[in-house]
Amino acid sequence: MVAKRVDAGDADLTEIRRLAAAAGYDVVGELTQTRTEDAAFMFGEGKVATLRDRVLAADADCVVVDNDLGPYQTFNVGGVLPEGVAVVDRFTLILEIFGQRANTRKAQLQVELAELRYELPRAEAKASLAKRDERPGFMGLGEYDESVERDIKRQISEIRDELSSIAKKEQARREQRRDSGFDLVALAGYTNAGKSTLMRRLAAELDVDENEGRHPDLDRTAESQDMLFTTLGTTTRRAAMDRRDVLLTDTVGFIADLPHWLVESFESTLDSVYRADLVLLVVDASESVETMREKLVTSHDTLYERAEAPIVTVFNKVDRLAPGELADKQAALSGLAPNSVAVSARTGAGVAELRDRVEAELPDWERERLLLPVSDEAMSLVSWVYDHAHVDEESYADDHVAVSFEARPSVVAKARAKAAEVTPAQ
Ligand SMILES: Nc1nc2c(ncn2[C@@H]2O[C@H](COP(=O)(O)OP(=O)(O)OP(=O)(O)O)[C@@H](O)[C@H]2O)c(=O)[nH]1
Ligand SMILES: [Mg+2]
Repeated sequence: MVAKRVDAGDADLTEIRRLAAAAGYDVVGELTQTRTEDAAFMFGEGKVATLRDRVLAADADCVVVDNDLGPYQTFNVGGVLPEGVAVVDRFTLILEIFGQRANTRKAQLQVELAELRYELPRAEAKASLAKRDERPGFMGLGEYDESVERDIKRQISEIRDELSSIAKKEQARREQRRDSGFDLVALAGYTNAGKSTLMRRLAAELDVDENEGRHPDLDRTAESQDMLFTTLGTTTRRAAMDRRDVLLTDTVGFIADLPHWLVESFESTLDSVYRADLVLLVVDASESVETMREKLVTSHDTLYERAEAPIVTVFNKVDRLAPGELADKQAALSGLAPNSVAVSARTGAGVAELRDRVEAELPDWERERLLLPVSDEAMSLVSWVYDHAHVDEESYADDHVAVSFEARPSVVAKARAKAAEVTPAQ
C-alpha cells in the first residue's frame, strides 16, 4: 500500500509506485491526503484509521509512505496498522533497492554507509534521552546507547577509509586510461532517462571493463527495464567513434528529493561523472516541460558544482514525441539546455549526430611531428605513439623516421620527453 501526504494540491504517487515496484513490491492500493503535517502520525489520525481498513481489505504486508517519517511517526502509524505490517518511508525504500542491487564491494560499502548515516541521528537521540532518564545508583541505559553511537561512528569512519582507497585506485585507473589515449565520457541523468540504452547504442563490441565486475547492463542483448535504478554500479565500455578513442561510463541515475546523507554516501559512484572529460546529461524528452525543467535544474546543481568537464544535454526518447513537440521543448528549455542534441536511444535516430557532437566537444588534441634517428629505441617510441595517439603519417628518409600524429596534450608532452631521450644510432 502506498501513501502520501502533501500540504496543498494533489499528491502524485507515480514515482513512489515505481520505486516500490523497483524494490520488488506489488502495489495493491493507495492513500493520499492533502493537509498540514500531523506531528504524531504525519497523516490525520482519521486517515490512519482509513489506511488500516485499506490495508486489511487488500491484505497488504507493508505500507510505503512517500514522506520523511520521523521515528516517532513511524512507530505511531505502525501501532495503528494490523500486527506485522511494516512501515517503510521513501529513504528506507531507496536503501532497500540499493541494498538488493549492490553487487560490488564498493556498492555494498556505500549502502552500508547510507544505512549507518540514517541510524546515527536516531542513536544519538536515544542516547541523550536515556541519559536524561538516568538515575544515580543505577547502571543507566545511557551508557549502553552511547557505546552504540560510538560504534556507529567508528564503522562510518572505517567504511569512509575503505571507500576513499577504492576511489584512489579508480582515479589512478582513469589516469592510466587517459595516458593510453582514451577520452573519458560519462553518462549522467535521472534514473530511467535511458542512459544504459544509449550506452549500448554508442558502445563498440569491445568490453574493456575487467575490474568493475560483471553487470547485467553489459549484456548487449539485455533489455533495459522500465524501472527505476536499473543501474547501480558503474559500467565502462569502449564507444565506437570516428576519430577519438572514447571510453563511456554509465552510472547510477539521480532521483528527486534525496536527503544529503544519502547523496553523499553515493558520492564516489558519481566520481566517474565528476572526473570525466565530457558529460552527457541524458533527459527523458517524453516528460512534461515542467518535469524536464525541474530535473535539469537539479542535475545542473549537482554537476556544475563538481564536474570539471563540459556538459552536453541529450534529449532522449524523441521517438515518443509528436511532430513539433521537440522544437517546442527545446525552445522552452533553451536557457537550461542550449545546443541540446536530440536522439532516440531506442531507434538510433540522432545517434550519429551525437557522436559528432561528442568528438567536437572533447578537449582539443595537439598535432606533433617527431623526427628520430632510426634505432631500436626510436622504433619502440614509434610503437608507443601508435598506442597512445592517432598517427597520420610515418615515413623514412636518410636514417631517420618521421612520425606525425595527433593526441591529447599530455600524450604529446610525454612523446616529446621520450624523443629527447632517444640516442642517435651509432
Ligand atoms: N521510447 C523510448 N524508450 C526508451 C528510449 N531510451 C530508453 N527507453 C526506455 O526507457 C526505460 C529506461 O531505460 P534505461 O536505459 O534503463 O534508463 P537508465 O537511465 O539507464 O535508468 P537507470 O539505470 O535506472 O538510472 C527502458 O524501458 C528503455 O527501454 C528511447 O529512445 N525511446
Ligand atoms: Mg541504467
